[in-house]
Amino acid sequence: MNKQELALQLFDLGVLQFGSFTLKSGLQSPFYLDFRKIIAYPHILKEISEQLWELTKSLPVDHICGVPYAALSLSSTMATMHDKSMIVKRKEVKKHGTKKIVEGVFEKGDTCVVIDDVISSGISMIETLEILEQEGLKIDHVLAIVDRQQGGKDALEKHDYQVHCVYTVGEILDILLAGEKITQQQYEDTLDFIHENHISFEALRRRRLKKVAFRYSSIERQVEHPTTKKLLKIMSRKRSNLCCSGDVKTKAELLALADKVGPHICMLKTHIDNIQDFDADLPVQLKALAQKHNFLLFEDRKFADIGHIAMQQFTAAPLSIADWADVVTVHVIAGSSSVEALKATGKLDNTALIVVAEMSTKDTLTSEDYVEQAFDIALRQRDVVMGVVAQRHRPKDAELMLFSPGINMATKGDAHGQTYNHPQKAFSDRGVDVMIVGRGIYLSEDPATTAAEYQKVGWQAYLDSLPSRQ
Ligand code: S5P
Repeated sequence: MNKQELALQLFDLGVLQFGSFTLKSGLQSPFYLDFRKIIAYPHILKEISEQLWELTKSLPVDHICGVPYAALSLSSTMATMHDKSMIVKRKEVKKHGTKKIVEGVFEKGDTCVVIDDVISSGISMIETLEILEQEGLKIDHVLAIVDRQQGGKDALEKHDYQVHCVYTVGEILDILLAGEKITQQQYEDTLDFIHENHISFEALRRRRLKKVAFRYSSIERQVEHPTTKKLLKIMSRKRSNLCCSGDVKTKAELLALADKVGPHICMLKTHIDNIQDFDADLPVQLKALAQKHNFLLFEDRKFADIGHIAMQQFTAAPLSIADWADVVTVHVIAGSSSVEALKATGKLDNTALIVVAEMSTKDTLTSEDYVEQAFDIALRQRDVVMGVVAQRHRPKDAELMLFSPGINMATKGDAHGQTYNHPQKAFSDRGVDVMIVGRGIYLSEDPATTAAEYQKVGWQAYLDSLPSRQ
């Protein structure tokens, strides 16, 4: 079957449709391409896969990857017919088992060609490519059945990908007109639509960022503590959901780390009682760095004693946490009186609390019931509580911020019970607002670059998680 015959058959099967359709971008289109249908027609699936293979076969690639769902059948047909390795980028991250984002067998540095059915704005393709590249795959070529000629190809080429398509919409229209499948009017209307509706990739990204702002402002309307508002502003301005946990041992190490990761984080978390050479100058210097790079100081003291003692621990010298920390954690194992006691110090005007509702360790004792009650205390004390630390989804309707430690892109746990998730999973499955990363950053060879990577992956995962969260 040649390209012309194939296009005519695609029309007859309703894969190419004319009418009025709303696209993912919100645009009203006079035509729609529904390639998900082709799985019902094996001979057509084979024909299209062969056309795509013709574009692929001379490319030096190790793997074929189809973008779910429409292109999965195409990539598997091509891989099977031509004995090629296939990989899949998951649409949703698995909740159990391997928790992988990309399935298949590959090495870092392997080359891959990525296939989608249609290229419109290019945004979903570029986001897929970014994720595959973060997994170590090298991608130079991108394939699609149809280029809608609405800007996606240009956007991809600007990002240095070579784009190969079986058809442009213009070519399809020519074939359908010659085959008397569409009228001259439909032909012209569709061409006009294409020319008038270039989808700007940048504009689409801007629109999605506005959604982020909306999400934050919906929390913001309900928050009472000024530090929460400050954090939300920092996050959207810096496009960072990253809190770096600076669990190092000395003052010099902590200050050096803060200066390196500062541009990429919204919060620096400390365990200040672990700093061997702590002196009163450390908070002063940390504050200066927080101002320089615009992040909050988050002291993870995890008060857990009776209120009377927690009050002393919060205010007592030499650490004087209440005088410099923007945020401090508290367990509610002793009940809501812990929060009330901290409030009674009169020091929570500028310092907000985060309730540790659930721990990330594999044998944590924070049971279902405990977590629920801790969420409840946090909610009731919203005037001073910014949010909760937990490993599960935010409580329904509770506009508390959700902080999640136990995040690492390179490993699944440590030798002492810590368990890790990938940022993508935390954001997409649980609606996390801020991810807390310690060793994943400060033990890396280049903490600044690693923090930048976590920032990028985390923010993208957050953007991706938006539709299901609004
Ligand atoms: O459940 C928890 C709560 C917290 S605050 N699990 C945690 O790991 N944390 C903190 O997050 C912990 O105290 C440490 O400072 C950080 C995780 O560090 P990492 O090196 O394992 O990323």
